[in-house]
Amino acid sequence: MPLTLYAHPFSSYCQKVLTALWENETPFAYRHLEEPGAGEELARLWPIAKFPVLVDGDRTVAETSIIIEYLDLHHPGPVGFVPTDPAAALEVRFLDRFFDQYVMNAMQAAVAEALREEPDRLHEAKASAGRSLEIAYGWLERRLSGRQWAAGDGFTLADCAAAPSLFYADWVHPIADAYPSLRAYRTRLLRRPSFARAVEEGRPYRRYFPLGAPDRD
Ligand SMILES: N[C@@H](CCC(=O)N[C@@H](CS)C(=O)NCC(=O)O)C(=O)O
Repeated sequence: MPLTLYAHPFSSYCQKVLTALWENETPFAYRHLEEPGAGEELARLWPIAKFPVLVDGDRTVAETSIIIEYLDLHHPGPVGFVPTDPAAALEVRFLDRFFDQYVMNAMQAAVAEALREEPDRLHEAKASAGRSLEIAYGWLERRLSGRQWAAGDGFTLADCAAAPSLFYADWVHPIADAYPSLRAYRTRLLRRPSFARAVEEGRPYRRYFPLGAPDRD
């Protein structure tokens, strides 16, 4: 039975998993969340109703980091997303957590406020996201220096998390010239074919970005 992914092309967490699937050319059926009934199916499968969700036969797999580790275990391809060496795996998992918690979620907090359409709160939310992202960018600049990918030479789970989080975070709070390693890393991610495809497939939905998508990338 093929894998099915419940996803939306403009969603940052969906792009994280799509990048992993396309990286290894893993076959799957795409259940687009704008298709009739898809949202209801998702809520039945996973009452938390956050997306993406992967279905593999009678197994439902949620949470992007777990989905990617699940793919590594049960549907492996040429790219292994978590190294077999435990110490190397720890660095990958740590960076995955860092990108989700301190970049993706900071970016999403400002986006969520923008969707509420309350100008005063939006100003504070953007300022707060900016402060958090500035700290994250500074830390990443030092951590990524000299590395091609987040955890070293190989493309991993951490890069799947980094790609959409840095992509959208830069729209909310641009990565300044003071962070050349981080800016170069974001450019490398945008050139990686698996993530470039995710960006292309999300492009028709840019009008959904409540802070206004910039005319670049
Ligand atoms: N920790 C979750 C986060 C997933 C998430 O927040 N997805 C967003 C879409 S990018 C979502 O479901 N938003 C709708 C909602 O929160 O109700 C994961 O890694 O899968």
